[in-house]
Amino acid sequence: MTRSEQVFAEAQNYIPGGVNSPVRAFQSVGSTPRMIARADGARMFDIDGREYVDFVGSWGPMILGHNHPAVREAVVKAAANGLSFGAATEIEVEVAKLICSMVPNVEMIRMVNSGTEAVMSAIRAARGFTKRNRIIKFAGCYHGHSDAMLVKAGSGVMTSGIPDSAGVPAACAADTLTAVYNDLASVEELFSQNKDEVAAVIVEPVAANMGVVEPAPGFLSGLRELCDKNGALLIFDEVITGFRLALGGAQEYYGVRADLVTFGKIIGAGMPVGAYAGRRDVMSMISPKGSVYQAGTLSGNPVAMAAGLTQLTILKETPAVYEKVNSLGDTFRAEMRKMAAETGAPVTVTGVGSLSCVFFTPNPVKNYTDAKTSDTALFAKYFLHMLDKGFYFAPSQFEAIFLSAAHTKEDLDAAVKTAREFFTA
Ligand code: KE4
Repeated sequence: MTRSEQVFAEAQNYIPGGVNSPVRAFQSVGSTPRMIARADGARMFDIDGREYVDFVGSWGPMILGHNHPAVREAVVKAAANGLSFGAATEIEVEVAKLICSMVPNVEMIRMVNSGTEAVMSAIRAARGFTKRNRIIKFAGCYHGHSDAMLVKAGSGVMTSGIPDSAGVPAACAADTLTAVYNDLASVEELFSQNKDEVAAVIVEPVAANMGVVEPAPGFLSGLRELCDKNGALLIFDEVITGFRLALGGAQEYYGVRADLVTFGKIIGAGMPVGAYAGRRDVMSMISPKGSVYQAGTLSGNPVAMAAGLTQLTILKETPAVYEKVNSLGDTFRAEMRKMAAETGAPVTVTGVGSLSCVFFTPNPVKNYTDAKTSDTALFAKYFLHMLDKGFYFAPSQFEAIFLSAAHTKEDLDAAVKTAREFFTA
């Protein structure tokens, strides 16, 4: 037994499923997690001394690579002043000003501690501002684990959502409606069935939780038009795309304005940080200024703010990071598509910028129904082959491949070569 296996076996006694977040358990790939000891640049090292090229990057925060020296030094320096005060600090204002200067249409921002909290709060703000209750989301998009987001589409005629998790009351799900990603007609239908009741549409501008599915041309701008026509707010959930697709995230990359934007991951550089942000008139609804309550003991934590401020400042001052990570993404997708064409591998490679996905289906993937045609058993075999050869991808077909400024062309070539070995074995 490896040490990872021993520790994971013990973990089962104390932590549900042995992990503090389900995807880490490696259940969908039929294996057990490698316990990670440390990470540096594009590399992670497990407690058995195994080295991996990391293509997860903690699910998005590590756009500069793990353990960036400037980020680490900022955290150590801030920690020396104390870990948390529960009081207003100057650095929170610096981070807020910086993000408002970097992201289009963001006039005000509130820090929270996770992407889930950011989305939950943005939805409450949208409901408070519009005085409407219903929310439209998309099948296959993930927005954290708040009750209103753990919802799936009701049966055909029913438009109300039904719980997608035990413990979510039907009443909490009823106001969440589910549309089809890249299908504006499905959104239009929900708006017409719920006239003047929809507070907001929430969307991952690039879907990255069903694998990676790009918005079809006109999809995001179509959502903007439908929201304007129906008096609803448009919420871009940029927990993954924010500060990754471009400095200004998907709003900049696609040129579509959102009313509210949620952030996580990159803005904390790996520390627990989330945020929701957007129009001043909407954000002014938030307590203590307005009537929408939202709070958090560790929101704007000074050590986490030091990490985020450092990483975001580096990104703002070195736009070459985006040229690098987006070009690495283009190269990875081109090389994997070439390998698939030459080997007949039954895969479809998708992605945009530094986000990619290898779907184990030969068919195009435009939405969640398409994504679910993937052969997850074959994916699991591929995943374990890559892992055993030292390449750490997300342990699920329905996740993303995250590249960073620390990855090299040689890393990508080695990964594609190893993938080729799998498909020609
Ligand atoms: P957190 O609460 O996990 O910080 O963020 C929730 C969230 C919200 N919105 C989007 C678009 C997200 O991708 C996420 C979280 N992403 C997953 C990765 N697919 C986090 C990994 C995990 O659950 O352990």
